[in-house]
Amino acid sequence: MPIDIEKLTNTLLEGEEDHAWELIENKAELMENSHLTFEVLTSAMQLVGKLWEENKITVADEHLATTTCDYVLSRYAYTKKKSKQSPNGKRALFLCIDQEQHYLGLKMISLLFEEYGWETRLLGANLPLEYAVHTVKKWQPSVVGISVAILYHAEQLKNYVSELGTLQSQPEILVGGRLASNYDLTKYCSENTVLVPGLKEIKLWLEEQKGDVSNHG
Ligand code: B12
Repeated sequence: MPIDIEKLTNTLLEGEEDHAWELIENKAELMENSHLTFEVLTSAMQLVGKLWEENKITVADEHLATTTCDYVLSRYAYTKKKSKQSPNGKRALFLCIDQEQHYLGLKMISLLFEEYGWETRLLGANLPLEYAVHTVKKWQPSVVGISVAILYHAEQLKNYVSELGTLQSQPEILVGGRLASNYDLTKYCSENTVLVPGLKEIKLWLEEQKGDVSNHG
């Protein structure tokens, strides 16, 4: 039986961490497939957004749902640690652009990369461009994943993509987040940017990288 999204959403809104976790843990299919787990948690958070729009919940409820969801993600990652693929020697850095607070999706993507054997660094919400540049120069990731959810942040995205694109190490830039799922962000990106609408696409991309021997090392 598929998971009841409404029930899951309620546990997040009530801050019932253990109960929310049990709903996931009791579904073998979810414990075996991270992208399915991330999909159901995404749907639950989208429902939180709908309830907020309809004035049925408060901003405090929304914050509690976020911290509870974050807990479930961390516990999921911890539980699945042993089933990670062996290290592939590649690094990926994840960040949200300046003023962007929506980091849950970014965390999911970072965990997915880890599962595929990547070494990751999750810089989370609201990272000013100068620090993004500094960290990329220092840590030399081959991929930088950027998340953007709010429409008025799109102009900022342009600066991140162009500045990171001039770096000598030439990291591949992946752009995702709610905006990338709902709008065509091509005009804010460069030719080399990969726009990723959602989980299915990033899973496909990760699978493709596994087969691409030229990218190893
Ligand atoms: C929780 C939440 C918050 C939390 C954020 C908590 C956090 N730390 O993440 C808080 C309360 C802080 C918040 C604040 C605000 N929010 Co808010 N928020 C939400 C809500 C309910 C859920 C977001 C979420 O976690 N979704 C689940 C995640 C997993 O989905 P996702 O981000 O899309 O990620 C998926 C993919 O996009 C992809 N992905 C994500 N990142 C990346 C990166 C890469 C590299 C790749 C490959 C893929 C990828 O992976 C995920 C897998 O499914 C949404 C509703 C919604 N429909 O999304 C509103 C929503 C996004 N918020 C909105 C708004 C307006 C705001 C505020 C302006 C509200 C305010 N008045 O204060 C502020 C702005 C804060 C800011 N400056 O960023 C609007 C945006 C509308 C718009 N036109 O842009 C929404 C849509 C609500 C609404 N219905 O109006 N919010």
